[in-house]
Amino acid sequence: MKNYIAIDIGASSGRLLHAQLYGEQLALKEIHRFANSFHHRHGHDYWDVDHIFAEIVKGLQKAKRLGIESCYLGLDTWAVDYVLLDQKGDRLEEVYAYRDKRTEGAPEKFHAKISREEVYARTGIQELPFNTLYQLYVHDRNQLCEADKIMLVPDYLYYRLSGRKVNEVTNASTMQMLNLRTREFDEELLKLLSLRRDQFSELIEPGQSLGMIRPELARQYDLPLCELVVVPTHDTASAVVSIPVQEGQSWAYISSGTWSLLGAEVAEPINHRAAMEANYTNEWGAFGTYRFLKNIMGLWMIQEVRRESDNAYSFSELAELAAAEIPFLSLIPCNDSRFLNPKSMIAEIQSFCKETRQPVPLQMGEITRCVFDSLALTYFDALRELEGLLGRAVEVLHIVGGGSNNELLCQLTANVIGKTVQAGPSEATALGNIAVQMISSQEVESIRAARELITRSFSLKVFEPEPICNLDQVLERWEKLVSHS
Ligand code: LFR
Repeated sequence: MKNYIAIDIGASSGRLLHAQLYGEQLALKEIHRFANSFHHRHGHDYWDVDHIFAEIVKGLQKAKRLGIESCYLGLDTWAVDYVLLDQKGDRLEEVYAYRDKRTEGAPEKFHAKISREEVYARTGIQELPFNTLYQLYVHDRNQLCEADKIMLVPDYLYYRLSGRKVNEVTNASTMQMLNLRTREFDEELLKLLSLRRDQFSELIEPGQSLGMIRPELARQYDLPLCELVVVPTHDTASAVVSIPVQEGQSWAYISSGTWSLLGAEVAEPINHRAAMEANYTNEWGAFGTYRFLKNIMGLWMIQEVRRESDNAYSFSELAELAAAEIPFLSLIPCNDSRFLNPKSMIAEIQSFCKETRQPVPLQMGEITRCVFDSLALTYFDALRELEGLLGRAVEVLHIVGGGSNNELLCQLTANVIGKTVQAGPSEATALGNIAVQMISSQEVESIRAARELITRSFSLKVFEPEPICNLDQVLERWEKLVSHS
């Protein structure tokens, strides 16, 4: 029986999961989990990639102790962040975390050289201040010049495991540097950044094998014999692969974790002016698809609120507290940049409410309620925009990822958008990662068959919309608030 291991590293935790096919069912088991976060040092926010690598090794050692002698292995992480390597393959610099404040104002400066419209027409990528393009633009010039290779985080981790340097395309697209027409790095953008094409590696599609794990590494740490398969290394791209869609249904999704990525799978990019103005993006998906989506601030706000209260409550306790509060009392525009990386999330939420003369949430339940209500309303806006841009109505909204366990938010979303929400799987990213390994090793025929397998194997929950009293008034209040922020 074939063994598959997914390494899935998010902004707040990393995991190794093991999957096997039993007849018609896929079984998934967590082998290892560790906390992840960026750290503030010398005035900047950085990831600790050596710690992440050490945890990957620990997880693989555990797999071996569980009797897994050989396996396929795929790896995904968040997007946009990069590692600079010298000619020997050693790191030149710590890895900046995308929430670091150095990119504040960077898009405006960059677009004095080339317009927003032009960049969007070329790349189809939404403007987020932390896109790799803007991060590289503000990076120390001399150091960039010195860099032999610029690799995104998962490409770098694959390199440490396999010794091979590649740029996987789903993640590379989030750099905002790939040209939709040529499907290569955009030459003009490279020129504007004073970078050379050879500072990046070969662009490769998910599904290819990178060969076996480095033998010295496997020997040194007593690891299983792993064949490294390139999966969609952008976590959101992997999550979309596993959405349990039903043929013939018009669907959209939210990949719900640190971020809420709301969008649709499309066969061709949509990069006209209206899409740009709505700040929708065309990230590249597995097997030639595009992820037409929008970033919404997501559960990051709750993670921060929880962290500030010394993790005194679990996520489900917070949801319980929120459920007992009066709905839609205080609302915040989640996507305002003030919530991207504030000193204190709680204080930022409270100041916004004070500034806009709303009741100031003080207790944990009130604060959490305010975030959930505001998220559901932000989803409503984004979904309406999406339907307009796609020119079709959406029947079912799939919520996948960790946030699909949050029944309060799922039900609230169904109520506000007035549509069916289907929640699950919660391990969507790892499952998408594994699905691509299974397609690559010919155990599953296609993405369609993988989605059927996932639908059969995991329990999914359906939330039908229930009426909200005074929804019209809530929406009116919300619109005013969002347009003023
Ligand atoms: C989600 C995610 C988003 C990306 C953000 C930053 O984990 O990958 O898709 O926009 O993190 O990399």
